Amino acid sequence: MDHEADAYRTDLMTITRFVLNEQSKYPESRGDFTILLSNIVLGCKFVCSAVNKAGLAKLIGLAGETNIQGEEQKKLDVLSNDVFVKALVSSGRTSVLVSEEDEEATFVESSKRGKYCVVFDPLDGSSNIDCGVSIGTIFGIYTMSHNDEPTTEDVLKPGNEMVAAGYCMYGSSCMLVLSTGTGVNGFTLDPSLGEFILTHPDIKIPKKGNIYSVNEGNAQNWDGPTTKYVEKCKFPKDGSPAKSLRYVGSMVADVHRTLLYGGIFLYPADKKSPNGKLRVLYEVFPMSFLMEQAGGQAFTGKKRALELVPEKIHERSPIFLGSYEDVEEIKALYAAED
Ligand code: FDP
Repeated sequence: MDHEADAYRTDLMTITRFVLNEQSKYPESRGDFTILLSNIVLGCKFVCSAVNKAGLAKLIGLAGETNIQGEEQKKLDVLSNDVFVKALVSSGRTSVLVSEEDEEATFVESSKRGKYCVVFDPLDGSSNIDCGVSIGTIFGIYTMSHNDEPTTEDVLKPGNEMVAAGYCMYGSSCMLVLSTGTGVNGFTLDPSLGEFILTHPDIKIPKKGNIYSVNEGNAQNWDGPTTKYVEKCKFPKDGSPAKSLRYVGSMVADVHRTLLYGGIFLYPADKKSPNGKLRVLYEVFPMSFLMEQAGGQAFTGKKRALELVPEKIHERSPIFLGSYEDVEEIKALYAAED
């Protein structure tokens, strides 16, 4: 990279300009997606700013606490959810919203309805909030296929029907990674401009990686294929070097590293959680969509993750995602069990 040239770059590809360029390839497009995305971007900027000052503003801690002015404190994830729901409803481009924070789906009132359905986790990795470790927002977007009253059926669709997916990571820098189905692009927030700038065009995950990422504390409850796979990562018998273990415990951070460096992220089923922990609609699907778009794979232990058909909005699924060849190995171990 030419750092000197970079320091003086004047042709800044903002996320809005990027999406408008994409949109211009479809003459029939009326800009609805651009408007929806700019509301998602607004939510991400708000959460980024709230996360950055959480300690100062006393946003950390439990919802329901009262600050010294006697005002009720909102926990960061509750606050983030409020911001996203309001931004998405007011975009006028959504009909159904499913948030990790809300037990029921939100159906947008008819005067504000639009053609998109958004599934999202406003602040994923909540156990990392209070210690300042990277956390993120994850989202997936479907289109409505009819003009009748919206129902949960409009989002209970396989992940390969999503039209876009992405995440925003609130880490050492704030990065938004997006796919609209034609590859994956990463944008970094320039805090002085308040704009996400294209910094990682056309992200491709390495074909094979040397990192595995899993909560090994659950190992005693894993099934045979997962146990064998992790054993193979640590004690390879084919002369290849052992893989390194990295686990932040924030899906966005662990998936982001996997996307850029290669390797595999696993949240398998175990005896205590036969369906794993991660939620299909707003964790498994968006991340699987991004992985496939970057040339990787995502597998549930039974099938391609994006082919799952969820029956409930908060359904969970085991997930193995990452570099193509690493996921092939775990697929082979599950196939050998059958
Ligand atoms: P968290 O519980 O901190 O909100 O589904 C949420 C999630 O974090 C993911 O972000 C993360 O990958 C996973 O759970 C971590 O789970 P474990 O603590 O069981 O490893």
